[in-house]
Amino acid sequence: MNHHLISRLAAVLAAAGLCAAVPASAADSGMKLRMTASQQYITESELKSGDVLLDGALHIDNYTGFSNLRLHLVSDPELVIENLDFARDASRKESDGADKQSYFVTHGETKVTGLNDQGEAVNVCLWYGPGQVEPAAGVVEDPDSPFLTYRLRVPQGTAAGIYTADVSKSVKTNVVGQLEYDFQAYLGTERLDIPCEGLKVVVEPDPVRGDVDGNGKIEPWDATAVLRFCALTNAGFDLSDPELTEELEQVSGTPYIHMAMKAGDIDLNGKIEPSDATAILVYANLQMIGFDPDWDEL
Ligand SMILES: [Ca+2]
Ligand SMILES: [Ca+2]
Repeated sequence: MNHHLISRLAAVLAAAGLCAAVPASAADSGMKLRMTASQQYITESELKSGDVLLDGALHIDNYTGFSNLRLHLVSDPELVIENLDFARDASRKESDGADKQSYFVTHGETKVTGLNDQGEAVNVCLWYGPGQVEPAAGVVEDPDSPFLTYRLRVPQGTAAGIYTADVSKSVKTNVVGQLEYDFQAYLGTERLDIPCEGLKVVVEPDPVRGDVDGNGKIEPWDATAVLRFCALTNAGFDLSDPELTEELEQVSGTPYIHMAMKAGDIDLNGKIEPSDATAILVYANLQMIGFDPDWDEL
């Protein structure tokens, strides 16, 4: 997030009475691996009729060189990683006729293993740079291409929740007492510790009108959350901007930010406005004094 956006955001949140610190953007200049999915939020109701399939990719940011890499993708059991492969360019061919790997100009031995001999998902990638005797560092052909691609399957019926996938950094001791690293990267003989950013897929519950934070109760706090959304909108922020995710989680009091915004739109006009907050306050107050209010009659 850029600094201008951060300072504007800090001012708006402070004015809205939300004094949580806005994190400064980390000035990451080093090489990093980053997993992405074509969508981060899906709804529980989308999963009622079938599995949801997302396109995934592993990117290398700020590549500074490695000559070999071994990695292992892992996920919570609710997410299934399938079809692991190198990102490929169908317009160019390897010497064996396969579509060419698109990130590096060339390479030595490479292999991806999606399933093991028993048909279990392992999702391991081995990559060696070019060279006859010692692998040399890979040279980038297409910096905009991911390094690996995969598909993420979210099975039908998966409950609301936050599910993660990541590059494993596990270390195990094998039967002869040696350490085995899930992640290994080298530049020549130098061992590299490359940071890896996993991904999260959020399965959101269906919204309940007026219950913005999804705690099962309609309370004045839910109206406050609506007013905070309004403050951001009035200041010119686009609530669908993924850069605002953390702030929207704080504003709404839930990681299910799209559910929160739908629950806060009381008159169902597609907008979150102060009148929606007023309706929630009236509803909460009527409930408090023993009435059973009806949203459509407020
Ligand atoms: Ca609530
Ligand atoms: Ca509305």
